[in-house]
Amino acid sequence: MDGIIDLRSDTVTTPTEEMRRAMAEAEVGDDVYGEDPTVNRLQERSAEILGKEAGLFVPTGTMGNQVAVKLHTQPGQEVVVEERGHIYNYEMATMAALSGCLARPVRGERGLLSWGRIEAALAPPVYYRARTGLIALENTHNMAGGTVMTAQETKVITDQAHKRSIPVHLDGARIFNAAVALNTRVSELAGDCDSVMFCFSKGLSAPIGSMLVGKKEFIQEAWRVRKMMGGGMRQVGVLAAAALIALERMPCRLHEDHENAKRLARALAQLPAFQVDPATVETNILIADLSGWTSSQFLPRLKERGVLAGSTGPAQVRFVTHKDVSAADIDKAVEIIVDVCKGQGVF
Ligand code: TLP
Repeated sequence: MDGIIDLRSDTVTTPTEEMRRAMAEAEVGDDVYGEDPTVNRLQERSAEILGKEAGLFVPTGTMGNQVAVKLHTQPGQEVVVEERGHIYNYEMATMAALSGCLARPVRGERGLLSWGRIEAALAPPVYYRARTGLIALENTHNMAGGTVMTAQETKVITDQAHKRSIPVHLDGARIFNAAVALNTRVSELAGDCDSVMFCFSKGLSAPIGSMLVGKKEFIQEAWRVRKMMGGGMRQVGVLAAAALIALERMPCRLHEDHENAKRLARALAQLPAFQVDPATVETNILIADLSGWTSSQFLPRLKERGVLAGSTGPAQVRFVTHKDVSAADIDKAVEIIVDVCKGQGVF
């Protein structure tokens, strides 16, 4: 959309010219037969980069997460998850609907679960309590404001969970943002997690697609569950071709998005209409509390002026930076936000 500064999500990113060319030229085959060479290449390369044995291309992050839940758990078990986690709040109770599991939400500091908090939420070993079938982590944590979890923090959890034979799934939709923020490799952050899902379709800017990685046998089973969920795709190399470029070329520019999110946070922190601490902005997501007005008052006025953001609560908004928003766009958005504040009398 020309002239619009769209800060609703990094999912709105459009494919690069290089992605479009690669899509047009992609070598393809029927992936339900495992015969799409571009998909096979993407899966192998993804597994290699994440430090896992194998990968499975899935249409969405939601499907990747839910295939993992289904495979790790039995009906009647609990999934320990941070209370603002995507897998719990934004995936339509699929863990209940398709896997027969109950979420056991736990509050984490800045969205990050520690072993102490997880342990307190594990079912005690009495026969009438549902067993914990899975621990689900999220890095970066979207609704906690793009916060990052270090490899060491993740390792404490996987070590303790594995001692109790509980698998750990990582929703790493934005794991490349986390790696950039921590100046580490995604394979370090994936650590000993039994499965990891990450997205090509967010900051990495591919038009569609996510990847589930894990052990060979796990991924073999994931093929079946993906098909069961309607995710068996055919000549999908056209999409994998864009995802390959996302994987190889786009992580190195994510730091720009992080700088822009900080730039926005610093500007909003100056305005009485917002409560923002720029020090808490670690990646490309800024969640701001509003003072003296509501998101339903703020967002439509902002939209009228060509700036889009999302609501994450009655007095809370989310701004997400990405490839299609420049530093100059951020400055322009700030000017517009200041104007909107003045118009509303909250400046
Ligand atoms: N996140 C979207 C919305 O659904 C909220 C966004 O705009 O941020 N895990 C995480 C951490 C996510 O942020 C998302 C999407 C998903 C999974 C699901 O990915 P898709 O949309 O591909 O199913």
